Amino acid sequence: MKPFRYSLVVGGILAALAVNANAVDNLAEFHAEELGCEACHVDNNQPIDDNLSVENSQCASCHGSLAEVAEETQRHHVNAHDSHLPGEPSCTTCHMGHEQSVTYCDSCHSFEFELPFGGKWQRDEPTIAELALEQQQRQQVLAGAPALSTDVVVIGSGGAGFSAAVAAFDAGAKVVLVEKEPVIGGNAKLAAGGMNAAESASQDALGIEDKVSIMVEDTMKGGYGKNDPALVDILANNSAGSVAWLTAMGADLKDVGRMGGASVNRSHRPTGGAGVGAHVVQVLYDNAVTRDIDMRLNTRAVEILKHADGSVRGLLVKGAHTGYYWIEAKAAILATGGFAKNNERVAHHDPKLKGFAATNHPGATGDGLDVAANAGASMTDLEYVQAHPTYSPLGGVMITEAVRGNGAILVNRDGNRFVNEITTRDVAAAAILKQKGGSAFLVFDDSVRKSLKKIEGYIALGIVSESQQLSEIAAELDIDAAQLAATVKRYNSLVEGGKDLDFARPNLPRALNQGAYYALEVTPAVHHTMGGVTIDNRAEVQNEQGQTIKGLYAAGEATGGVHGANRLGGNAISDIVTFGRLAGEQAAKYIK
Ligand code: FAD
Ligand code: MEZ
Repeated sequence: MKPFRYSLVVGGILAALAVNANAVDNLAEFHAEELGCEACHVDNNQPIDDNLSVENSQCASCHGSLAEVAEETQRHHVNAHDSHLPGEPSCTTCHMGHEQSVTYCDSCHSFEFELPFGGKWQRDEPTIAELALEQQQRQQVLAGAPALSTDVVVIGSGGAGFSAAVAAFDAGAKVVLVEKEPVIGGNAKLAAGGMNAAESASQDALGIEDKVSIMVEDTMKGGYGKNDPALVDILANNSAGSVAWLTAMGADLKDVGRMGGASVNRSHRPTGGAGVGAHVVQVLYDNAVTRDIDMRLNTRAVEILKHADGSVRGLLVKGAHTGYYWIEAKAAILATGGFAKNNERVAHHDPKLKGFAATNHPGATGDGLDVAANAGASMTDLEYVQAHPTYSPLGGVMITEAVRGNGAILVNRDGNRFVNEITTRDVAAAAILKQKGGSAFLVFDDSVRKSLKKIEGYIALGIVSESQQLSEIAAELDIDAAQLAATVKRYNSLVEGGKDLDFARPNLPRALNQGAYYALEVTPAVHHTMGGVTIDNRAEVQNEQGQTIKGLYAAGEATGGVHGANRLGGNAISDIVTFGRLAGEQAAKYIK
């Protein structure tokens, strides 16, 4: 290896490429030509792990850390090196060696950054069936010694996986965590609006009166009574404890706002209303690093291995660079999330969502459910798939419900309100789809903007129309201007009167009359899959006969039963932290 250092801004890279563009096809060839393979790899010219630790540290040793590169590329409107991804996103997430480079952000957005040797974002992920080895190859891999032995292997680096990993470690277990993506955080890192909890210290500090029993009622009502009541009890009873657990590890969950279907303000998020998910994942990741938990990215779980008596023996994985190997483990925790990004699977369970966009990260394909099913797990509530009402087709991002919770209204092209903005998602989404064009507009003012940091991100994306005059916004978005003005006036008078006589919206936080106005188009997109692996109240996975699969636990969006037919906003982060902790603690107890 030859670590050396020079400053290389994007312009410099592109200039260098212009010279060599005809000669080479990818970054690896570009580097090898000047510096040899050892510029990136150690002696045998192969990655030694799937995190590409050596290769990424080589990138940083020449080009600077991600923070330094972000500093140099500040002039861009949206800075690719200063993203909201938690953890320590590695250079090779986007800058591939031997294949075309792709901007990982484009899995949701479409920035089309100019990337050296760049190609278009596309994903053709193999299914678990396609990844299954022929019997003979499988036996060969399993006949060899395991690559490592551990007490607990956690599958998935979202909030459920990290909570489980940290909790299992703190309960005395040795833990390995595997993640198929090149970045951590799954859907959890995208969570925007908040984490629900009742009777929390943050609510107390703000004088909000709430009860665990009301959270139970709201959750059961939101789920149309299809929820497993025992799991809902666990969710609500442990929600404040989960906020306290995260807070003790360094989280800030002091801001408390309203989400659809909640009777009171119980959605916890960082001060000022920043996105909850990236913060929570960062805190959990930092705590996993402090505990020296072995985290393996680009590593896909393929099969849960079992002993002859049916108990867990370990996990067969496929490393993107190192290939198939097996991990010996006494227990496994499935925290692989949902399948909203896999439209084929979504449409199979809910045909009316065929062809819809999704709010999710690219790994939300549901392959974890296949891994679990192959291990004999039974499934609950797979037919319940949720659309989020407010997805921006222009930005490819979900617009958090907190924008409505903090005061925005929804209007149609005729300039009229048409629904209680903070009703449950299924109702709001159905109402939007009935409007002309199948979409609607979120309208708010400066006071709403100031109440929620998350809004700054939408403005930075360039997807929000802004003007001092409502009429200008109406003209830009083709909304009936006179009616829009009348609607906002009427809404403000309802706020003053303290009661929404038109749509029975239960909270009217503020009139829309301060500073500039803002509006953006929104339409429903597939957001959450309520169903998944069946678990009991110890987070143990059940088989078709209702027996536990010994040593197999599951938590988070990969499971079914907590949310019934429709999840309430803010209940997923609560779910993944509480059930992740539970799964981790129970797995640690089991291995003893
Ligand atoms: P994830 O966070 O999705 O993590 C699962 C991980 O497992 C992923 O990283 C995935 O790549 C990995 N994985 C999958 N299969 C395999 C495999 N075979 N091998 C290895 N790894 C695998 N909920 C709220 O309560 N409040 C909010 O404000 C909120 N906002 C949201 C905003 C957006 C845009 C989205 C998409 C969701 C939001 N949600 C919110 C929902 C919530 O974020 C998710 O339900 C929750 O984070 C799921 O957490 P999880 O740990 O179960 O799964
Ligand atoms: O729980 C969610 O999915 C949520 C609160 C999303 C959001 O609108 O912020």
